[in-house]
Amino acid sequence: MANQIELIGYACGIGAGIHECSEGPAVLQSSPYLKELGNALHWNTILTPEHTTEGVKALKDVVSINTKLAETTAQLVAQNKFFITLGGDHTCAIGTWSGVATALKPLSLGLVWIDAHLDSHTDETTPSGNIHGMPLAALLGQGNAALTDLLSPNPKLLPQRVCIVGARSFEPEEQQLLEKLGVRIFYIEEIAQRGLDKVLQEAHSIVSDNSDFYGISLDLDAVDPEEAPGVGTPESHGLHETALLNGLQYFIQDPKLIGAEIVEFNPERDKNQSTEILIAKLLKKFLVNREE
Ligand SMILES: [Mn+2]
Repeated sequence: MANQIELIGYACGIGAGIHECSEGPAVLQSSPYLKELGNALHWNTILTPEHTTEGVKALKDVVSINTKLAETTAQLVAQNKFFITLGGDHTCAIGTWSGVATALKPLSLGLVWIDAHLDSHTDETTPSGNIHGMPLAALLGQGNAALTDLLSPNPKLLPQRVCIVGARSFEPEEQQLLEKLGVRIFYIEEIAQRGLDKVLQEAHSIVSDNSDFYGISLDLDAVDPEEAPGVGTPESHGLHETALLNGLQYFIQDPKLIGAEIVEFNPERDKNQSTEILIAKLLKKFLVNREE
């Protein structure tokens, strides 16, 4: 298990209303930078939504593709296999972690959410209707029942086992919901003050101390668009690639890390393949450290 990663492609952009995000997995599957990593990467499956829908109308298709995704991650957890979901829009978090949480029961799951956004709208607060703005709320049991009850009816995550790193663009309703629940948010200002390394060290303690296993959900828009321009929704003044790669060490060396996601890759916006190369570097990081 330690020297292999099961890759799950999530070729879906309907949760973002950005079709190009669905092309990420195909680009990665033929990427020379991923091929360099050889047989250590095993493409388990690539999931595609049944219809091209948008906004709230995408709900049925998002639920259907995420049910398949949840069944896939649940199975990989049962087989003790390390996985990474490659997206695709961030709605995949609902499927990825619903599957893991359900398979782990009664053991607990924690999650580090690295993102420029909070992704914690409900269907009542969303300004855009796009479901990729809702996955973290759904995993915390908030919002539309079709999303919160995927695979099983209970909240998949408890607030004390979750933290967010890199937030810098959000609506007050999301912030209020998370603060009410007591989710620790490391905003970009705190990261600028303390440094990413210290923040990731503390984020690691929060998830590792409070849960039996945990995952990492990495939205590439957390990284500065100068370094990772190929994302669905770029936000300036982001994290630095090198600091992020270094800080991931705290998690990757920990046997409690059960899997990860790298999402919102939009190949159409990429420049000089820099985002594609960053994804390859991230995958290599997960591999190298797990082999040691
Ligand atoms: Mn996101």
